[in-house]
Amino acid sequence: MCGTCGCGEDDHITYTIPGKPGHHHGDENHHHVDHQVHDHKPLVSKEIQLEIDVLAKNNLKAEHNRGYFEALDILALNLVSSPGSGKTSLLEKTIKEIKKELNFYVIEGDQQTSNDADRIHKAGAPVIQVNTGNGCHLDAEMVGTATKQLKPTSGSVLFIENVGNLVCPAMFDLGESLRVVIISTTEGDDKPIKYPTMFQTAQLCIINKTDLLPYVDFDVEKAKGFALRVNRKLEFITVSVKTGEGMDQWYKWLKEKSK
Ligand SMILES: Nc1nc2c(ncn2[C@@H]2O[C@H](COP(=O)(O)OP(=O)(O)O)[C@@H](O)[C@H]2O)c(=O)[nH]1
Ligand SMILES: [Mg+2]
Repeated sequence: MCGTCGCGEDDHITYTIPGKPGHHHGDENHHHVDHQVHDHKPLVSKEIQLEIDVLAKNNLKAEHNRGYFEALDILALNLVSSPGSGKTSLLEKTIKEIKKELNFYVIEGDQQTSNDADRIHKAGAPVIQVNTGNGCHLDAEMVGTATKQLKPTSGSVLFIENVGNLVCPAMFDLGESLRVVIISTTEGDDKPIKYPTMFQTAQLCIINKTDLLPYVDFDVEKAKGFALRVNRKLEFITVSVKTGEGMDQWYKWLKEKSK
């Protein structure tokens, strides 16, 4: 267990670059959490201490990543959402449509498979897949290791597609420049108040799958209202990756942020 969200320890993290033979195992990068607490504090107190330790260690590494990104003028975007909201589809389309204007690199996070990295590779951007095993989020150490292998160039945009989960990724700073939360119209418009931390810690909220609005009970204005209740500074872009509606606004945002 990672001690913070109860997900699996990082014994089985792998790093895969599509198109390159062999896997890169992250064994040397294992961060080990000492579960043997030898004092006699009550269990709750031990759990809180472990959580503080894990997050403090992560924050330190996140600052290290942030310094690296800033030094190279890299716009690092942490994309968070529940599984299936359309993160990879958004990235595929973005890469295909504006890769001549911006230099994209992608870190893909999933528990298993390199499916998403294969999709991004086909779309035409350098990509590395991080498989987290039982882990339900990326952490700063994984992003640091993946970045070293990916070697994004100065002035580029680094997309970090986090593991699909609206809870745990919110707690882990990856050293990103900005956090983008994606919600799709099939998920229900009350998600921002059910999972507030994710919306509190993001700067941009993309509402995807607007093409499905006629068929689902999702009120865009209601969803925005709920999100603004937890984060009054949150920006919104509504898109349909499928039809391309709203994508220009996303591209405009990307270009502005990467100036
Ligand atoms: N109708 C519709 N489906 C979409 C849209 N964007 C993505 N999808 C579909 O949603 C599913 C999950 O997309 P994916 O990009 O893998 O989501 P991820 O898990 O967040 O990376 C796929 O079947 C996509 O084709 C959209 O704008 N409209
Ligand atoms: Mg994906």
